[in-house]
Amino acid sequence: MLLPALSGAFGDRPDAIQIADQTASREAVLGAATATADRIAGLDAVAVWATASMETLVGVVAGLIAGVPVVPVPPDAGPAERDHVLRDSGAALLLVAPREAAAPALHGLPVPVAPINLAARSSTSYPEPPAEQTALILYTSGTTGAPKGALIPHGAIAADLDALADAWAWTPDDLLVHGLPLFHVHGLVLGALGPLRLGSRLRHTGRPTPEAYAAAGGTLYFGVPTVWSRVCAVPPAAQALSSARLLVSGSAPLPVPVFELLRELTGQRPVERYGMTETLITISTRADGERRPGYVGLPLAGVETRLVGDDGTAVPADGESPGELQVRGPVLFRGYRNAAEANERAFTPDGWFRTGDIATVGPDGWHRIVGRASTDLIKSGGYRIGAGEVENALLAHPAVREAAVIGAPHPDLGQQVVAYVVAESVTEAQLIDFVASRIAVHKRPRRVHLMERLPRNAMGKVQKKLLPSG
Ligand code: MLC
Ligand code: AMP
Repeated sequence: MLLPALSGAFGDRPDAIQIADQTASREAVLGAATATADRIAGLDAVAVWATASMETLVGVVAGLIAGVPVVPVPPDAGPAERDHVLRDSGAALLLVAPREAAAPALHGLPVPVAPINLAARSSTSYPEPPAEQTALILYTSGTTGAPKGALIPHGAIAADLDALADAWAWTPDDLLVHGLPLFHVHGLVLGALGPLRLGSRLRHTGRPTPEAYAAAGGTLYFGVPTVWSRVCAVPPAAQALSSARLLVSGSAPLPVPVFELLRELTGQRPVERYGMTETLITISTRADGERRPGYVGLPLAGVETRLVGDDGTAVPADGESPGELQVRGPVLFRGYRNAAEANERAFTPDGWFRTGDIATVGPDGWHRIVGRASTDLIKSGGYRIGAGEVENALLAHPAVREAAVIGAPHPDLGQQVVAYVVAESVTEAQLIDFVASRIAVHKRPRRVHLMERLPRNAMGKVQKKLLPSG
């Protein structure tokens, strides 16, 4: 069973699940989700408008119960990205919270909208979907083109959460606190399905603010590095986390100074873990082990890793030689939807997934992520953003003739999206708003430089290294 906590395996309480200002028992979540499952059973896929709400959790669980693949749609996605996700996924219906149903963002959709009723109850009994069946279709950016739908099977979610329970000693006694978006692996798979599999309570803070984290009184906290950096900027909030059992960082590299500040302010060395949409979490430091700043630790139980050089040969585990990190194990996705070529490239002939991340591994097996093979995948605030996707959004503006996008180092976001544009009669602010209104708001450039021309090589390809920094 994927979510045994919902069936009472770890007891229940009226406030077992809190999301923003909504509270529910596990039994209530199960009853409402089963009633929703009754409405969607048999569909090819169901989309969920993934706001930080109890309805999102109920919609996702409904799909898992009914064996219908769930497509979380980022609620800040503009029409271009939203329509792509809805069409490409084959979703037959979009589930939304009733208070969202009339929102302008939901007008003119390619699929019908259905409100989720939290008060509905059903006790229909559904067979457990097979482990290899797709549970989630998570849309994620590549270096070029529109986001691709990663097919995440039921079995991968179960295997990953169990391995994390082992690594982090995550038990029903925990109160998990975070405020991460419910449409990516971090906030959704770990942060929402985790408590329903492992039996801990959940307090989702709506937004991941330092003050909300401090007030929540949790034992286990999740955050992306930007969140931890912001927590450290409010020392009383950080100090309030001293009594927590475990602070976990992931989705982007945790800067060593933030690790050190967290340690000073909370007395805790954070656990850092590494993962991807396509692989879920694969490497982590442990609750019962050492935690070294700058290192993501050891492969989780059941996960194998290897480093491969540019020439395809094995890179030695000497702690210094960098190679592409490849992973294998029961936590992997089944491929991208509608993307035969991308699937071909994603896996080696012997079945290892190419992460595109560059790592070193020490003789002690400790992994360190040192960079990415492609500079066209940007991580900003923990969000993965493809440079090509933002360039295409800019090029859709009638005034834009050429566009190049990079991720520039940024103290708060890790990287920030910066665009270089050749355009007439348009301002920086107009272009930022244009991108924010087409694709997800969090993918908008934070800065746009208007240029007379872009630096290109003899082949006409933009030389991103020659763009002025910042
Ligand atoms: C700003 N806003 C605009 C706008 N500019 N809206 C329209 N047009 C514009 N031009 C609005 C936004 O909609 C938002 O509104 C508000 O301003 C602030 O937005 P922001 O500036 O983008 O927020 P920011 O402070 O940068 O957010 C930081 C953050 C966020 C850390 C909270 O980046 C975040 O939640 N990151 C988590 C990403 C994550 O979970 N990644 C996991 C991927 S899985 P409003 O209404 O929203 O306030 C993965 C695998 C693994 O990586 O290993 O885990
Ligand atoms: P996403 O598809 O949003 O799941 O992003 C996955 C990417 O996030 C990985 O390929 C890494 O580049 C990055 N990432 C996740 N966790 C870490 C970490 N702890 N350290 C460095 N990079 C990370």
